[in-house]
Amino acid sequence: MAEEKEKVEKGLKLADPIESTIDISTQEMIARSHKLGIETVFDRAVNMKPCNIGLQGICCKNCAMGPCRLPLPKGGIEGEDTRKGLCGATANTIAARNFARMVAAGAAAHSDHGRSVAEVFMAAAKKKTNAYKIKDTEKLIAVAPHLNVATTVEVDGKTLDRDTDEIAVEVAEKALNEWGKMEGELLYLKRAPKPLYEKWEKYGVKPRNIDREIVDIMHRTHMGVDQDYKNIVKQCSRASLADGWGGSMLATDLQDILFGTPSPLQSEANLGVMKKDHVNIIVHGHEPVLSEMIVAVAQSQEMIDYAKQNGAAGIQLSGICCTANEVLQRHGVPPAGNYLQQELAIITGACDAMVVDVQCIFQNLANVAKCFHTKLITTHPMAKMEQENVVHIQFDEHYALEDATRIVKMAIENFQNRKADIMIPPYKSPQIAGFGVESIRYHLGGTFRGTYYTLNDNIINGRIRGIAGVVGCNNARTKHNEHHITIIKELIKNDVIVLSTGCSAITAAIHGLLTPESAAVYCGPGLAEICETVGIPPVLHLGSCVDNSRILLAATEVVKAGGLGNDISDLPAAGSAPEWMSEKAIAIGHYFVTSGVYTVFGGNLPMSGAPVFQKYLFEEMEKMYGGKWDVTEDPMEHAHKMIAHIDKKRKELGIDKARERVLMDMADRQKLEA
Ligand code: SF4
Ligand code: MSK
Repeated sequence: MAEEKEKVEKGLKLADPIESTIDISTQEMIARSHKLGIETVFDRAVNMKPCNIGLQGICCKNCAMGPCRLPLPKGGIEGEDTRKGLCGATANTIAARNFARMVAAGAAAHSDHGRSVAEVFMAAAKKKTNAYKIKDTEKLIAVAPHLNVATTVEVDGKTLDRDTDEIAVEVAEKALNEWGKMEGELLYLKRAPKPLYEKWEKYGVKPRNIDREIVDIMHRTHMGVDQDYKNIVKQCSRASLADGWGGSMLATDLQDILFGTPSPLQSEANLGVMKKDHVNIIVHGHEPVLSEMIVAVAQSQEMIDYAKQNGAAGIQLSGICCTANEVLQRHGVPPAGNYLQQELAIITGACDAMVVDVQCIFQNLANVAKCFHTKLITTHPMAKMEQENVVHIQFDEHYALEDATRIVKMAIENFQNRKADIMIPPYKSPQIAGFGVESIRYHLGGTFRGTYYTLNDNIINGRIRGIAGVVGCNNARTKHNEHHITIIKELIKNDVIVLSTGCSAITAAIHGLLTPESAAVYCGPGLAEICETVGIPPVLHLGSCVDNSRILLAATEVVKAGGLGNDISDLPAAGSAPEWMSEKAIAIGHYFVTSGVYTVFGGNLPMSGAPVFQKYLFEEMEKMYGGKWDVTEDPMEHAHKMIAHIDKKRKELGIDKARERVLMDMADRQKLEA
């Protein structure tokens, strides 16, 4: 702690809590961190400015003749763009290669997560582990045909159901094969609307297997390989589709089958979910395989009794980032915060163990944990930390319960070691989370339960103006949570229903937008009416980052239900990542675009230094796939760009008049009421 105090005393600036976040609990915890002399991401963000050349995406360090930097001349480029790296690489090539490497890293992260789940799934299917069992056989049967696995068998001219254990093993084999098969294409591509599949075929971007498309990017962006930005983008499309319609979608499906398909449940969100008199265990990262076991163990009577023997009133489990979303959507475990709150959860002084797996984990957690009694436990062979105070307990699916028990016991035994004052900000919000393709079908099914027709009807008649997918991270370069909330509120005020995942969904929960009651406060009249009638929030929590695949499939269901065109690109829908920071967000953005979605990113996209390449993503891609990229720093403009696109699509579908009539009906009704 003295070390941290010294740093602050050395003249480093401190973040202004009010300027850093719109969330009061975060403001209070930043103030506490200053009082204790502990540096957080908020302070580092005010002390380190981003590199201007990196921001523009035109720094190349792909070989040792560089790094070559190609800043845009002041006043832009007149005439021919003569900027070149030592090898002659143009700004377009450099920016496209940098973009492609982000797609590769993002797709790799999601897809490797999917692979880990598939391996555990295989162990469960073959009954090589006692900890995991196939939980949702209904979903297993639904998914199997998409992997060309038969669910029935012909015996003596009769069609009989196949044994589910047999189906599970074959699903596991077919799924794992998707990462490295030698020929063919990804099997899930055929789940997309036919016109979209045909576009992928026409433009030659159907992924062959998941791993290959990522390796392909790393090869072609090596020094001296692909020097045509359009061809590089083509490979970005292939690799991102291998993520969205491959690795991520398989992760979602296999997790649902293994751990249960989520259905709406009640929970809470924000740092206030931690309890002073309980053992607080926080799970953080992305993969749910271990956290599922931690939930099971922490809820066992044996562990609760053990916690009591150690002086605690019980065990409070909570989460950060997408591991939080995973255990929230299936068990109602509350998120303690989103990405930028991870250090703050430890600074409460009440975190007895933070258990991390992969992705989005600050290395500085170890420095913060050092100031407290918190056990920081890494669990993944791929994600260790160099700091000595970090404990590594490597997770092995064959001994999953034993590993989880060791971790929970360690947290319990650590309860008595608390050394600082505890300060848990007393703020938390109620939320309904855990929607999915299946539950949207049920909840918005109206009179004819179990269909998407009623949702489509309400879009056609204009009560719902359109659908927005608002997803992604927080970013310390943007006021924490502000852009998510400004954009989401503006969308729902304009009758656009929001589907949310990742840290964006946690943010919406923290700010009270995941309750059905919020509809009456924030929504336009059409959306408010729907939410009130069916009892849903105007923002539907669809899970973690890999669960963006649920948004793709929900959009596909809307197309299939009819009346709104033939393809995802025909829908009055748009995508958004207001405060993105992760390479995964770029992979997601690109598979949204390649699936026909107009997608707006907040903050900065590192490509402004290569205007021709940027124009290709922002304008030309739409001619092929119907989706395109966009960026803006202004959250209101961000929301209105999405709404304008939704209105453009309504007009193209000829349903813009319907909405005008609905609004007239409303006004008329109000007049009558007056
Ligand atoms: Fe420079 Fe070309 Fe090497 Fe990149 S690949 S660092 S542009 S010489
Ligand atoms: S956790 S990728 S900060 S959403 Fe999925 Fe949040 Fe972004 Fe990580």
